Amino acid sequence: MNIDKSKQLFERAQLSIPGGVNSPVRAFKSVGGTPIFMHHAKGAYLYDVDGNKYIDYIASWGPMILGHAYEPVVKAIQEYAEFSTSFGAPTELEIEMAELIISMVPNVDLIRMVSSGTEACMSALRLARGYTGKNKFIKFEGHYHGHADPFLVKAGSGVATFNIQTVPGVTAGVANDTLTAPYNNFQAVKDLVVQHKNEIAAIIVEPVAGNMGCILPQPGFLEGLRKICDEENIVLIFDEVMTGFRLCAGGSQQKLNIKADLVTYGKVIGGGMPVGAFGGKRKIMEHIAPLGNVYQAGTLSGNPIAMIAGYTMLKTLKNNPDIYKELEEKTVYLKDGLNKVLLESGIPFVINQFGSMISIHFSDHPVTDFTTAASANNELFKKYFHAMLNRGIYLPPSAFESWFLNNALTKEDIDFTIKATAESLNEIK
Ligand code: HOZ
Repeated sequence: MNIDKSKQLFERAQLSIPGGVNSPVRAFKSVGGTPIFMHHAKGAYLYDVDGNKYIDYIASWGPMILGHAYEPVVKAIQEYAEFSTSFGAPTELEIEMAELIISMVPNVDLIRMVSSGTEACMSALRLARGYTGKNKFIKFEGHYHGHADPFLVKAGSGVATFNIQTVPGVTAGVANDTLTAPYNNFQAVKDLVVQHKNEIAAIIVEPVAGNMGCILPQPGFLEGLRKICDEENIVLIFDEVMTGFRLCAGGSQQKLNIKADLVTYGKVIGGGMPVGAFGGKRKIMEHIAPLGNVYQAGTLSGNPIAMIAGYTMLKTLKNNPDIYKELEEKTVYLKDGLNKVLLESGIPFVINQFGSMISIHFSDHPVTDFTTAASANNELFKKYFHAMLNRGIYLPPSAFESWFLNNALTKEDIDFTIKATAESLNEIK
């Protein structure tokens, strides 16, 4: 595969952009090689600057549920761009968007738009602190809630990919208020709550973890969090940046039948545009300015282009619930095919899958938390990644990320992916 133009662009990019990329995982640093520079994408396929075509299993890290350049979304963006790309003043569209989300998601009475998942999570945490009058919070090892200071402790995604133990610039004062527990270990949460009685404002969790590969909640774990939050006046925040509108219209809350107090969203509600949001129970959300004194603001919040793109995609999802069934069927078909060829290869593996999220860890033991994810054979993952890339399959360039399916994928694409895996495993073992 010729990637000469990508190589040239990467050299050039490093002269003006730190590491040549605007988000670290994209640099391919942990898998090695040259990041592929994209030119355009349509449906399930990415096309790079050298003219190579790839089947996409990232979906822009989640939001491209319907595939790239989905025609109604593109048309809506074009139409609204004529009206202005930003007002910094309210629009009717923001109300339509809020009403749409509230109609789709349980337990959201009020919702505030922001511009990214990072903003959504840091605002939700500030709100939980302002609401409870407490400072500390619990997050889980290997979970990633964006790059705001308090979350960069034992974080997943790029922080895990680059094995960054302590992030310079995050002060000890901030880090001391972040308490961490292993995902799926409810006893560890209980212990922290006892040790820090009346100090914990929030527990934030990726209900289905996607930033250390895909890892499912063990039965009873989320239920335990719900119970302890109720008992101890702790705000339970579901980070649905990856799972929201992807697992089903109502996200993890609906799929797993657990109530969160606050939920956060990112790119998934933007149809590919930069958007985020946080919402939840009225009694908590009323503490946000201008109703309350928990300040939070942004000129780009509710940006009209982002709103119409997201609104168009979410409306399509609402009106076509079968999409979720199709997506899950495709993902299970992929899982079964991968399972078969991996078994034949004799290489130890674990496939975790939930809805349209899936990942492979090359491990001989179940992967249920960060420790088990990190002890998988990530050297083999690197080889697998490149063998797949050479065959035109674009996987996340890190074992610490979930794959995301989009509904434009065909059975032929998935068959091709399974065949490419069989060939790749043969090549690398
Ligand atoms: N941290 C993101 C995935 N969990 C990757 C962001 C990007 O490179 O776009």
